[in-house]
Amino acid sequence: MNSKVAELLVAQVNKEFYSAYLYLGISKYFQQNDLSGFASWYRAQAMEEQEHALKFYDYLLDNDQDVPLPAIEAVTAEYKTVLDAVKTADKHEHYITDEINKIYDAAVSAKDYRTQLFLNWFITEQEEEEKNSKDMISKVQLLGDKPKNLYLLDKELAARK
Ligand code: OFO
Repeated sequence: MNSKVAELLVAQVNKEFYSAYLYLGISKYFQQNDLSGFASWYRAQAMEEQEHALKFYDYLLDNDQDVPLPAIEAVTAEYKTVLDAVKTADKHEHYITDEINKIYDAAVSAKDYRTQLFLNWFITEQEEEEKNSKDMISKVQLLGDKPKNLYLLDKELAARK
């Protein structure tokens, strides 16, 4: 595998675990603010991110690449408002999309067709991730942060498996 492509894929393992950590922090914020539906939604998201990290990890190992496992950066669970927390997630998803695109660019430059094929799943996934986080912002903005409205939205979010 081209060394630049491998380096970016290795870095992405850490970024996806960081995503899981970030979402766990958001989940904790909601849990501590009595919004258990929001908390469970973001906790499910944290679990998904770990799966993403492991997809990169397995792909690297399957292609005879080493995967160093450096520290994962600390996250905060301090948010000023519900909107602040959901916007943080949205901003992060756009960052992750950019990072996936950078790996794809490197794979194209290196004529690494296998990695391009592998990344297709993530390109589709990021479209969904951005849509979900945008929808979440819209819902919170539409309903506002009145306790009754947040309670109703919290009940809706609790339904996510
Ligand atoms: Fe792994 O998709 Fe979100 O960050």
